[in-house]
This record gives sequence, structure tokens and C-alpha cells, in this order.
Amino acid sequence: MEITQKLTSEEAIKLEEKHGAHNYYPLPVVLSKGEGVYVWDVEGKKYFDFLSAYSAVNQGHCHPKIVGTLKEQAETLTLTSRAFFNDILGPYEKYITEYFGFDKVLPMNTGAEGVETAIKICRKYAYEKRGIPENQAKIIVCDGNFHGRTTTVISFSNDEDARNSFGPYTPGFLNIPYNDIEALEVALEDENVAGFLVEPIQGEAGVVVPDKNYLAEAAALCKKKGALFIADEIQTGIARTGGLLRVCGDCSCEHKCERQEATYTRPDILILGKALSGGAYPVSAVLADDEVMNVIKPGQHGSTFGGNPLGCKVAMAALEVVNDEKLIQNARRLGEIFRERMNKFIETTDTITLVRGRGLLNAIVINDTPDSSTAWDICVALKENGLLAKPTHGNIIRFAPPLVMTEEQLHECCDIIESTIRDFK
Ligand code: IF1
Repeated sequence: MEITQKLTSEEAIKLEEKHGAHNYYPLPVVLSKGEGVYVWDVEGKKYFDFLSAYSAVNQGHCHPKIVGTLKEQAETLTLTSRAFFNDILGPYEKYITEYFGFDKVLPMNTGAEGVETAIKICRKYAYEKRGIPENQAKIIVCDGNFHGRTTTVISFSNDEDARNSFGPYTPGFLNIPYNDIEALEVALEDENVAGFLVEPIQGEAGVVVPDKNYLAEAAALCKKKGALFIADEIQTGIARTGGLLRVCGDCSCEHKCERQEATYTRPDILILGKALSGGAYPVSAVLADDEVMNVIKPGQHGSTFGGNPLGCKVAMAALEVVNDEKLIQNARRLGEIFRERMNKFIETTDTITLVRGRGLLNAIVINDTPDSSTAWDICVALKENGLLAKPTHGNIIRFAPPLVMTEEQLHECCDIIESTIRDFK
């Protein structure tokens, strides 16, 4: 395999240091190529990718079907804006709404834009359909949430780094503890509550999986009060957690998922992003039924790039890959193997205390304080041993490989993780 060595890692890092805003603290590895579950650095060293660009490359790096579609459409038509119709948007809208079982879709680009869109729809629905007085709508959100980085979205974050010194903040949000159904019930007593925005598994918080019936009960409570249940499946959706969506829960409706007749806790508004394009292009989407989506009229929301033919074509290919390669079933099966192996390993080591997750969205908790550097140091050691992962919240390491991984590769990765941790320090 030919690797073009234009820059050394050190040179690339220096360029970013000098010319880029310092808004990230990356692991010191410079990648220049990806294929399936693998990425290569500029020196040609090969790694297993256990981050998958925060679950955007569920279909694997540079998937040939997705890249092929991208190339073909890029040579045909990329962007028209929504001032004109294009011949891909309509077929895409039909495809994605049938795929997820909603009447309508509103296409956007990034996850945060999807969340903003959902918030706007929810507020407008509250004023126009539920008689909540203008400017009084409140949306319930959870402590520990991560929904993106816009000024409105960080207004209801508890992450000091993400929030501090970016005020004044957008009002209209009510924070409650995650996975606390009583707290939701109390919060919903407020007459002006328009909706409940929730991650079905909290990613940034460290892959926090709620109790079995939490999402179903939350959806039922919202329905009773007329509040909209808004699921942010930007990270958990598109097969990552062993269901088409995480709100599919732990049911065993795999055959239904395959037929796209999901019998899941149905959100009133569903937000998708990341793997909707397989990581090839920024594509996000907000789905809802007519009753809700029809509150948006011409001129009230949009985006230059949202619904562009290139993104739409790529998204259709990316969703087809999920079916073609049975990624839901693979994520579920490999996830069980991963947690089983880690649970066995935990019995033999003091370095990790817990493994948790669903499908191939998992995390291990390191036996040290959140302000220690142990998790970071383990990730650096993992990198040396050919596996890339990133710590979250100090002492937690998230493991989220592409869903195209084979069982054999997963065992090889577990071997690397176990030996790295065993040999650590
Ligand atoms: C960064 C975390 C992951 C998300 C959910 C919306 C968005 C995200 C549930 C916004 C984005 C990313 C963004 C990335 C870090 C990352 C992340 F660690 F911060 F929490 F994945 F776990 N809803 N998550 O997870 O989507 O606008 O970025 O397309 O550095 O901000 P976006």
C-alpha cells in the first residue's frame, strides 16, 4: 500500500498549532488514510479506529458504495440551494421518511443545526397548536447533555468549558437529572413545557445507558401532557447501538428493523446526523409527522446547503449500506462479545472497574479520579499498540469502532486493549 509522505506527524501538528484555533486537544496522531475499520498515519502506521469520528463513520472509512455515489453526484450536480427544486431531494425525502417511518423530513447539515431545528419546530408547535403563550415555551433537557455547540445549545449545557463566557444564554430550558422519571413527571407539571429533548444514551457524559423503561415511560409521560418527545439520535442512531435507533430499546425486533417497521418508542421529533452520511459529507435531518412538521412554512427556516443533491445522494447510499451489510445485527452481536470479554478481563485487573454500553457504543471506566491522566495515558499506549480511542470525562474511555468490523478483528482489538491495560505502568 502506497502512502504519500508529504508531511511528518510533527510537521502537521506544528502547522495546526501555529495556524489553527486551539479549540481541540487531539491525541498526537496524524491520519492520512482510512479504509473500513482501519486508519493510517502519515508515517504509514496502521491503526484500528475505535472512535469512528464520534460515530459518524459507522459504515467504515471510505466505504466504496458511499464514495462511489459521492463521486458520481459530485460530477453531476452538487448544490442548487432551495431557491430551486433539485431532482434528488424529493426521492431522498421519500426514502428517508419511509426508512424511519415519519411523514416528513427537514434536511440540514450538522448535528447542532438539527438540534436547533428541532427546538424551533417544538416552540412553534407549542404556540400554534397548544396555546402556550408567545415566548413562554420551555423545553426540558437533561443534566450532562451534549447536543452541539451553538449559542442556544450551550445555554443548557452543564459542561463549564462548553458554556462559560459564551453568554448571554438563551432562556427557555429546564434542566433535570438524566434517567430520573420522577423528575420528568414533576417538570412536566409546568403548563408551559413544550417538549423534552433527550439523548437515548448520553455520549459525552461517558456512555450513560438509562434504565430499561426510561425512554418508553418518558415518551408516555410527554404524550399524556402534550409535550413533544424529542430524541437526539445523532450519535446513537443509524445502527450504532444495535438497533436502527436507540429508542428501539432492547427489544428483539431485528426482523422488523430489517423491514424498517420499527416498533420502538416513537419520538415526536427525531434528530439524526453523523452516520447519516457515513462520514463522507455533513448531513443531518429532523423527522416528524405532518401534525408537527407542518407548523414550518416557507421562509421560516432553512439553510444554503440543507437538502443539497450531493448530501442527499450520499445519505441514501449510507442508509442502504446499513441494510446491505446488516450493520444493526453486527453491532448488536459484536457489542455483546465486547462487553463479555471486558467483563471477564475486569475480574483480572484493578485498572478498570466497569464496562457499559449498547451495541458498539461502549465505555470502560478507569479506576482513577476524573482529574487524573490515567485514561489519557492509556489512550496514548493504545495508540502505540495500534488502536485509537479517546477519553471522555477524564477517567472514561469510549470504544466505538466502525460497525463493519468482523468478529475476528474485534477479538484482535480486545487482545490489544487487554494487553495494553495489563502492561500499563
Ligand atoms: C465536538 C462529544 C460525541 C452529539 C449529539 C448533537 C451533536 C453531537 C448527541 C452535535 C456531537 C460530537 C461533536 C464533537 C464531540 C462529539 C461528542 F464528545 F462531545 F459528546 F460524539 F460524543 N447531539 N457530538 O453527540 O453534532 O454539530 O457536531 O455535527 O467536538 O464538538 P455536530
